[in-house]
Amino acid sequence: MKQIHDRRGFLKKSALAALAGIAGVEIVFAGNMPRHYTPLLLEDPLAGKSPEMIILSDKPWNVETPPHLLDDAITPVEKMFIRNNGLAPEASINAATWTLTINGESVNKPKTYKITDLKKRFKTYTYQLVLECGGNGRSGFQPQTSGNQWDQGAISCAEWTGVRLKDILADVGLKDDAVYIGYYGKDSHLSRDPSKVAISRGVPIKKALEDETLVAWAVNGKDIPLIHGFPLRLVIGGWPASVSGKWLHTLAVRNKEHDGAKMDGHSYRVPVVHLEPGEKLAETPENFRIIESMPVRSLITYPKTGALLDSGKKLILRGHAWAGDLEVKEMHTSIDFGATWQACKLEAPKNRLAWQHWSAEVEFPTKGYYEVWAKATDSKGIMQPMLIPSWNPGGYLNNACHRIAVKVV
Ligand SMILES: Nc1nc2c(c(=O)[nH]1)N[C@H]1C(S)=C(S)[C@@H](COP(=O)(O)O)O[C@H]1N2
Ligand SMILES: [Mo]
Repeated sequence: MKQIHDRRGFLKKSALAALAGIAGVEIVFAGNMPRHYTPLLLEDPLAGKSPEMIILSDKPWNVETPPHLLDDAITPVEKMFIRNNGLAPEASINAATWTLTINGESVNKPKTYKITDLKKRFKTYTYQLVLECGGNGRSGFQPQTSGNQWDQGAISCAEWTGVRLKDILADVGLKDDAVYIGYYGKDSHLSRDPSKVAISRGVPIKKALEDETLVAWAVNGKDIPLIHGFPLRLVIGGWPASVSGKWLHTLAVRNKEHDGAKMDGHSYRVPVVHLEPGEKLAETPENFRIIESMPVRSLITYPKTGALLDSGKKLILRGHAWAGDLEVKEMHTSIDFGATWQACKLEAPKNRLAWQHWSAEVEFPTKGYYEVWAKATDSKGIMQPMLIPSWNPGGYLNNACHRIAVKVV
């Protein structure tokens, strides 16, 4: 909030107007508010979250989930990571008057729907979908890149309910030249400058028209919590979660690659050539490609790293694995630093683009310190790397094997 206060800590006039918008009405004595004071009305985004969540930053809110908290088959809301690029719309949102407008060069005529219209006019679907931040695992890269230093927990797989985007787009009517979609959400830029957009991303029309691409109003059977996009969000599984726009009010159907905020530079892009760690590359569209399907990855969600095991007992291991648009074909664990690998039991996903549960029982030869490494293989035979993959300036796509420490005593 620093930039909206003057040197004595009082709110600047321009910021006052923005804050008034947030509360829905004018904050009468806003000028008296102490520096960094947050009005009570502004909802606490951590309310209802597990106390074990790890806060990376609070302006904007970026909160990750430690792997052992992700043990549930379906991620409960209190264990869903939070990734905001700007400031959530903190005002009391009225879902009854919320609208979604579909516009852009490639619609025949823009059309606006209320949430009740969406519910009435289109069939409702529920899918369990992996939302993983493109920067999940970023803290593993050396040299450190800019961006949130996520460990392994910028991932969730909850059940989302809404209507298929393809049904809405069919109702609107698209022109033949439609190639991309771009979302717009009601959050504000960190500067609170209303002319700036925090993030506005999208996907090629082919991904937008998949059955599992939802415009959702519920998660795990309840309203979406404010911090996760209430009352309406786009949910697109398997791709960087940055394409799943929260607080969705407008969706543009574009006749070119969407050019919204964070579609350019190295945002959610990786270099097309190999870079040495720390090496610079001009941020031109030719040098960087947009991240699409996320790479294969897995987590050990039970036990927690540091587990103690009585000698002679078998260790039960559990976790999940996922592979972007693909399925996970095999899952293996190793207790000898990758020298040998044992196959795990691997379940089918609940639906396309959901994660898959795996489990294993392992025996340890003697007392002592061990590490359990877990490695998933996708349906094309591509495995997770054991070491950190190619360094890139945005610190994206580190899908190196998850490992936990176990002491047999
Ligand atoms: N409007 C809007 N949508 C957004 C974002 C945002 O900042 N604003 N962050 C994106 C990013 S980068 C991620 S990883 C996911 C995080 O979703 P979650 O906070 O519900 O876990 O939301 C995406 N959708
Ligand atoms: Mo993200």
